[in-house]
Amino acid sequence: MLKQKRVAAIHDISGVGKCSLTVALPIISAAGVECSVLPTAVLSTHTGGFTGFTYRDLTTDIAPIVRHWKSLKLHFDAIYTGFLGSYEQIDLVSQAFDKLKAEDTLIAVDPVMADNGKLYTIFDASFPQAMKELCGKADLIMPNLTEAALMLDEEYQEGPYTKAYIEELLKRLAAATKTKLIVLTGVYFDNTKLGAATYDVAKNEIRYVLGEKISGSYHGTGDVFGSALIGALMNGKPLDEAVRIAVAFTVRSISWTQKAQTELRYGVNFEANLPSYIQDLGLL
Ligand code: PXL
Repeated sequence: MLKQKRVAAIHDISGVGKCSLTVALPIISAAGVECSVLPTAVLSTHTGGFTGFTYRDLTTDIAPIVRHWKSLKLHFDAIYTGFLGSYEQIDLVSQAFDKLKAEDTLIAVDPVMADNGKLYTIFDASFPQAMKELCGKADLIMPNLTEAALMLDEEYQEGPYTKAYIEELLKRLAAATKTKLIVLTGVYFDNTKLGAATYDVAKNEIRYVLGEKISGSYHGTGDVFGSALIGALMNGKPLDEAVRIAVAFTVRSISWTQKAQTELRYGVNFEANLPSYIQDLGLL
């Protein structure tokens, strides 16, 4: 009997507007992987596109949860973090990595904080530098182009991009964070295709995985992509293939949602596409 993999997902839980833990838990579970959750905050909705949302901060629970998990001697095959609401949370999560990681634990950080050239309004201008520090502790980071530029303290460039720009950006990011693997999202060279660039620093290998480019910025797609990527990596898929599976799943989910004409802020119908994701993982 194969031992089941276990991932610790450290994100907020936003009740409505699919993102963070309401996305990570179902997708990672569908990949056959146990998803242990450490909720950093409970919100009524996410913060992008809604007003009047509630926000129950759980910062003071983080260290006790980590301590309890440590006392159980749990083994985590990956620790996957996304949206973190404050400098203090970044610091606590950084300590959680030290306490919970084993030699073979994949530390994956999605520096969720910005999109479309703009830092989310709840963060101040120094926040990207703190996220960059956290990325420095990761084996794998998955920023979008806005987050990459902010962490490098560079002006955000609008697409379409050139390969030269993307490759230089990846190299600057690798030098700044010392991360081994970078998956840069939101990469496009023309208006028909969009996807991710992967940079395996040790192999000095940059690859592109592009899918259909669908107009509209659907909320939570970064988390859908990141969760699907973690699920695929935990199933032993090499980085390129894992990114291909995650891009395909995200594009299918966006496409269904667009056909249903759902508002962008409610997130995408990834649920309908879980069977094909499981199939792509070779589990069906
Ligand atoms: O999907 C990113 C995300 C996660 N969690 C919260 C957010 C956002 C993006 O706005 O507000 C609470």
